[in-house]
Amino acid sequence: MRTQVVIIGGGPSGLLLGQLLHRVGVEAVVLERKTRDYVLSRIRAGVLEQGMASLLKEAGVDARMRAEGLAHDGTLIAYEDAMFRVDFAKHTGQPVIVYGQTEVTRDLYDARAAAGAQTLFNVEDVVIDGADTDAVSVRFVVEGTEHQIECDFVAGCDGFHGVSRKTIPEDVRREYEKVYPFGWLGILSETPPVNHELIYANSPRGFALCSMRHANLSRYYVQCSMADTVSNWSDAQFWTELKRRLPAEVAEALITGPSIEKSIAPLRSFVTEPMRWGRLFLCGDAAHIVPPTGAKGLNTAASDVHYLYQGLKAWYADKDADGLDRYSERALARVWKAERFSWWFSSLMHRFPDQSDFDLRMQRAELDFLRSNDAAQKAMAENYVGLAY
Ligand code: RFL
Ligand code: PHB
Repeated sequence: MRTQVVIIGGGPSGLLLGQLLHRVGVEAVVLERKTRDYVLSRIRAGVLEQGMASLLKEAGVDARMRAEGLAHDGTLIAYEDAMFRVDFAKHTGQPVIVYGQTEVTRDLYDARAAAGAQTLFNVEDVVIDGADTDAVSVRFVVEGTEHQIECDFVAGCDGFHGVSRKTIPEDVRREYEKVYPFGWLGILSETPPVNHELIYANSPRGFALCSMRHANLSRYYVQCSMADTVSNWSDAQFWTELKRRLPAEVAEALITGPSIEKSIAPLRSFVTEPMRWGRLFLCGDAAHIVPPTGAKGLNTAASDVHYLYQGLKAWYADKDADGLDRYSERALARVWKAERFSWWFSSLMHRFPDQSDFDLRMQRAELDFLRSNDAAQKAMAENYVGLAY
């Protein structure tokens, strides 16, 4: 079998790239390790930058996002029982859009099915052969049978635990990593959000976040120990802990209910360089991870997709290789800025086990500065709504 582009991974990066390529007549096969239902059961990102919204439009999959997504013109930051707002509209003229990754992924799967594009599920033992040659192919097993697809290019969109990154030889690859000494315990509940905008809270008991998916679906997180397990946290314990970390007026307004999903996510900053090796291109979580504070993971995956799509489009239209040759450099320039913002916002908002009294005063001084300084708020707003591609 032969195709133009093999996309490894049917998460948001792989599906978005596939849909954009389909619109310009480039054929791609998506290989996904899990089932569609499994991918759609993962509750992850909730906040989309304008750049990502524009890409969804370009891919022709923005109708439901436009109808159901919530435009947010600012966000709230709470500390020491006080709260202030960073106004995105005033500082950047742009909102972010609250629309779940699950819904983005569902829209992309529906569009892929409607286009008759090929997606293979339950794919195991993926091996990329000859990525540094002109004869690249991908081998894999489905239900015990081995298959091989020859192609022009491979897009490694297979997330942090995928095979694509590890295909790049160790003497070519450089990895940069910071693991944070805590996780986020998140719950989804069919309750109205406590506030119409997100609240990021720094409290002596640790970080908390109030987010949402729509008018009757809330997403809340509390910083937890990575030694914790979901079974250690009853719903009642979660709500009690969340309330303790929020300003009193917010805690009083919080409507609680049974959780419909509960999970613990680790926090990590990670970048691999380069993002291209021969005919293999890494996209999204396969190449980099950010801690979720600041909502940059999915959005940074989308900016990679933008650069790779532009490169592939120019190559197939005019045999112009410049976009592909500069893919890694262009993608990484933006990735490192998103890494910096996510690291900064995570450092500002969490309690760290080894924090000294001095460190705590630095955190408070920085929060005081952010609260009172317009330039600091503008810098935050520009990063939060997303830097230009
Ligand atoms: P994904 O979503 O991990 O998809 C990769 C896909 O590849 C498949 N796969 C393979 N397929 C074939 N063969 C193999 N060998 C394979 N190995 C893996 C996997 O099954 C999967 O389907 O990566 P992608 O597409 O790059 O997308 C990245 C985003 O999922 C991620 O960055 C965000 O979810 C991060 N994130 C957030 N990002 C935001 O922009 N805004 C947010 O508000 C936000 N909140 C979050 C988040 C991530 C979280 N967790 C759980 C890590 C909140 C949380 C709690
Ligand atoms: C979410 O709604 O899941 C969410 C929102 C903002 C973040 C992280 C996660 O920074």
